[in-house]
Amino acid sequence: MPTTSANDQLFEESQQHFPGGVNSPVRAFRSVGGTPRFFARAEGPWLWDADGVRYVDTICSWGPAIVGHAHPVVLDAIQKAAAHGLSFGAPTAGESRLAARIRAALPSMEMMRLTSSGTEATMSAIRVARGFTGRSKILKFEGCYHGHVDSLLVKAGSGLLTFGSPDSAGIPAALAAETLVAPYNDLAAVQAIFDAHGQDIAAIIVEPIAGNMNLVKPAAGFLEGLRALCTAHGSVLIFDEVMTGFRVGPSGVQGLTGIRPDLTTLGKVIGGGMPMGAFGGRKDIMSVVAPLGPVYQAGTLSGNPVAVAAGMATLELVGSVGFFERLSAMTAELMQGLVAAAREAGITEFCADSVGGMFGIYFAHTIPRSFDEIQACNRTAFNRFFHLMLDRGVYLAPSAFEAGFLSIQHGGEPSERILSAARESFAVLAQEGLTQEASARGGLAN
Ligand code: HOZ
Repeated sequence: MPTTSANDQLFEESQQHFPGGVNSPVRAFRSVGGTPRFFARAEGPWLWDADGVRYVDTICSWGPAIVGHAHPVVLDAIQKAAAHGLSFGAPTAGESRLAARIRAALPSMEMMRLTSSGTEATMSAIRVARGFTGRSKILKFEGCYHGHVDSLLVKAGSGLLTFGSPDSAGIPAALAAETLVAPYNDLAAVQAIFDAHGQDIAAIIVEPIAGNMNLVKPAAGFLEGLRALCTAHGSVLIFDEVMTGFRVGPSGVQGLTGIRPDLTTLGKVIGGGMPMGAFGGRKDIMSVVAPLGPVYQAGTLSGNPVAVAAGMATLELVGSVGFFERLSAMTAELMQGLVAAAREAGITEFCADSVGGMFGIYFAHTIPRSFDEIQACNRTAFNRFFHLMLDRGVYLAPSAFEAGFLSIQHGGEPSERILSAARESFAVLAQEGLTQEASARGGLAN
């Protein structure tokens, strides 16, 4: 008699409660197929599912778990904060300590607001930009995702791209019409849009390193060009660093590039695994926020003391000497190992890229630098690779259109596990002919 796994049972039950059985679409495994894993616990770089199977985690909760899951220092901070009360709906000293820590790392955030999620942060930043400029249009980029904000679910990445519906239903056409979209890394297209609509554009919002269509780095001069256009036209430049903040380096992409945005949005790492976001920037712009100004923004759980404690403890760990050097070197080395493993199996249609503790793997011959190139990657090969790796105890993002994330605890055994699983998986892929060169050698059709 076939036995049903705990994951299968939990999935069956969860589908009675939640659309697709999940509380965030990409988790449903619709793109890769199969049963989502329900996780029971996590520690360091490891996850254990409901059947007790252990995996190396290469998502790290989509970024936050940069010091590893359940880090004792973070747990201790959470326990101490919780013992003093879970939520006051009133100011606390910890909020200012966290803000000061963030400002020290990202000086462009002269004034900020804490929120409960990255989506709230981007939604609020857009409202502030509109309120500050008195303009209504927003410019975003194809394949970039900024949370499930109405104005920004146009040609969006992440789950929308995964499910092939980059424009969400439920958004009034009049609102969507206020969102202008340009191809990522195409400065000439942005220039043309500004030529036509410059005085109506409140803001450009951009993932300065894209992570929601897989990892795509900005082309030379792209971010500088956005900065210059915003300055010339009086538009607000918003860097959405929800993913990249305290993830690609100690000061986000703005620290790596030296480009100062007018507003920044943060999330993920600054909450250390607890719900947390932030938006902030130029003091004159942030001064439009209530009660200083007319733009309303609020939240009962904003600056929640337990989340603040988790974030502060995480940022202190991340700020230790050599943290990002070690994380970046380990991530880059792992990517080189993956590419070498693919080549050993005779597969050239595979490459990888990384920045800090964030990475991208692509079933393509060259590293994609645009949304079109991302879409041209071999999704069939990725989906098969995902399951081959899962069967070998490696939990990859269940979509070809998501970046991956490692923690500082992924060196040594976890990395070795990933590489040995990859060697076996690439060998199977080559045998099955799921990559172009393997097909040419007489494998199955692509
Ligand atoms: N939107 C997230 C990845 N880009 C996924 C969030 C989740 O499912 O937890």
